[in-house]
Amino acid sequence: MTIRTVATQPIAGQKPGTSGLRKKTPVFMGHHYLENFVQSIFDVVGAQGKTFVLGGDGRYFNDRAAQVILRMAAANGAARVIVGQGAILSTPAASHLIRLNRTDGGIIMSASHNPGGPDEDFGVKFNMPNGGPAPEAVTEAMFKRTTEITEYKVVEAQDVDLSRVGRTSLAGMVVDVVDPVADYAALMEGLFDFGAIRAMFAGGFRMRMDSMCAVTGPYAVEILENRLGAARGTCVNAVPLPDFGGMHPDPNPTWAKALMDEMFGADAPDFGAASDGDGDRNMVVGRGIYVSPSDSLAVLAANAHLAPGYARGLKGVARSMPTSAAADRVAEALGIASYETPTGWKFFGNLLDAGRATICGEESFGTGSDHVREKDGLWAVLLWLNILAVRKQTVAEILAEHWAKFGRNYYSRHDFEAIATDKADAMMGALRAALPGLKGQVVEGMAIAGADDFAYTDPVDGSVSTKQGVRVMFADGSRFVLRLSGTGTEGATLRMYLERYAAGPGGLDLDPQQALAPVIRAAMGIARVAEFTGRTAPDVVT
Ligand code: VG1
Ligand code: CO
Repeated sequence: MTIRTVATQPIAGQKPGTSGLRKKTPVFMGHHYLENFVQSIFDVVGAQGKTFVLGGDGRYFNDRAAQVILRMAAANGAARVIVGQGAILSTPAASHLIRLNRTDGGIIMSASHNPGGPDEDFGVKFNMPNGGPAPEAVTEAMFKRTTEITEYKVVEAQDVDLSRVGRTSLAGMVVDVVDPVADYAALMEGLFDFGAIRAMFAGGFRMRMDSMCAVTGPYAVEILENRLGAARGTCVNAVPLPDFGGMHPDPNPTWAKALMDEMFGADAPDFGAASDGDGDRNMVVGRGIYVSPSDSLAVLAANAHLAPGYARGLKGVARSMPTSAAADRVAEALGIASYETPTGWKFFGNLLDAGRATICGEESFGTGSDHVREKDGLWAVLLWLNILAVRKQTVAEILAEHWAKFGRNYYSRHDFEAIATDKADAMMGALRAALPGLKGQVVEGMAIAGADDFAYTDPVDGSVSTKQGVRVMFADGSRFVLRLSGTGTEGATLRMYLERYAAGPGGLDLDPQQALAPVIRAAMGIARVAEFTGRTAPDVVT
C-alpha cells in the first residue's frame, strides 16, 4: 500500500464556527478542501497509533468524505477507526462511542440543522477524547494550521466496505464497522425506566416522532417502536436521506410544521417530538401545547430524578447565556449550582467533566446530560417520556404546574436570516458602541438596568471567551440578547433572544409574542434593526 504525500496550499476561510467547519457542499467537495481541513485536524491532535471514531448524519457527500477521511487516517498512522455502518452516526451516538471505547477522539461529518444536498451544506468537526466538541483553543489551532498547510497524506486504496458490520483493515489500520444504534440504545436503556414507558405505550399513549428524514430515524424506530412498543408508524420521516427529502431538518415550529399541525389538530396524539439533521436537537410538543426549549430544560431539570439514571439528583444545571433563566429558578429551588455559558455545546464540556453540572441546555432546541458530551435529541425525548410515565399527567398539566411553582419566563427567539454581512456587522458595531450609554434609559416603559457584551471565564480551566452576545437587561427582569449566528454558510443571521418574567399567579397563560411585545419593540429600536438591515420582521420565530 502506498502512502502518497500530496502538495497543497492553504485555502482561506477554514475557520470552525459554533460547531465545526460548515460550508456549502460544493465548497467542501472542491479541490483539496476536505483534505486540507482533515490533515490540519490530524496535524494538531496527532494520529500516529491513535484510535478515532468516524460517522456522520448521512447527508450528501457523507459516504465519500468518510472514505477520504479513512484513507487519510491510515496514511497519518492511525491504529484504528471505529466507523458507523454506512458511515452513519448521530452526533450523540458518536460522542458515546468515543467515550465507551476510550478513543482519542472522533470526526463527525455533519452540518447539523442546516439543509443537506449537492447545493446545500456540509460540515466536519472534531470531538475530543471526552466525547465533546473541540474547545476554542483547539479549533483555533486547527484553523491556524489550515493557513500554513503545504501537504497532506493519503493512502492509495479502494473504498472500505462500510455496508457490513465487522472488522476489516485499510493499509494496516484496523477499521471496525459498528451498528450505529446498538450501543446508544443500550445507554438509553440504562438511564431510563423502559418498563414504565413501555407500560404507558401499552396503555394507549400515542406519540408522533418526526425524524425529518435525518439521522435519528433508525435510532427512533429501534428505541421507540421496537424496544418501547410504541405503535408502528409512530416514527415518521424515519429513513435518513442524503437531501433530507428536501426538508430543513431543524426541529422548530417553522420547519417541523407538519408535526405542529398534527399536535394542534383534532385527534392529536399525546406527545410529539422532532429532531435535527445529526440528532442532537429536539423539539417537544404536547397535545395542543408547544414546549419552548428553555422551559423544556427547566422541566427536565426539575423532574430528572424521576428517571433511574438521575435518581440521585443533579450536581448542577448549565445553560447558554441566551437561554431563559427558567432553569436557574429550578436550580435555586433544588439548592444546586447553575451556570451560564456562551452559545455552543463545547462550553459545557469542562463543567460536565468536572462533575459540576449534570444537565445542560440551550434555547436552540438542545438539551443533554453528562451521559455524553453533546446535546442529545432522543435522550430529551426519552426523559420526557419517563417523566410522563411516572407523573401520569399531560404535557399541558406539567407545564402549568411548573409555571405555578416557579413563575414563567416568557421567551422567544427571532431570527433574521441572510442579511448582508457588512450590514449585520455595522449594526452590531453600532449597538456595541451604544452600550455604555444605555443604563438608566427608559424604553417602552422599562428602565434599562444594565447592558454589556457577554464574556465568559471558564470556571474549570480559566479560559476566557469574549464578545459572546450583546445583552440588555431591564429593571423588571426582562432582557434581550443579540448575536450573529456562527453556523450559517450564507450571509449573516441575526439572532434576537427575548425574555420576560411573570411571577404569577396571574398572567401565566399569555401568548409569548404578546407578553414579549414591549421587549421586542425595545430590541428592534435600540439595535436599530430596520435602519441597518431593512428588516422589520423576523424570518423564523421560535
Ligand atoms: C446554533 C445555536 C447554538 C447551537 C449551534 C449548534 O448556533 O444557536 O445554540 O449550539 O447552532 O447546533 P449559532 O451560532 O448559529 O447561533 V447544531 O444542532 O447545528 O450542532
Ligand atoms: Co444538530
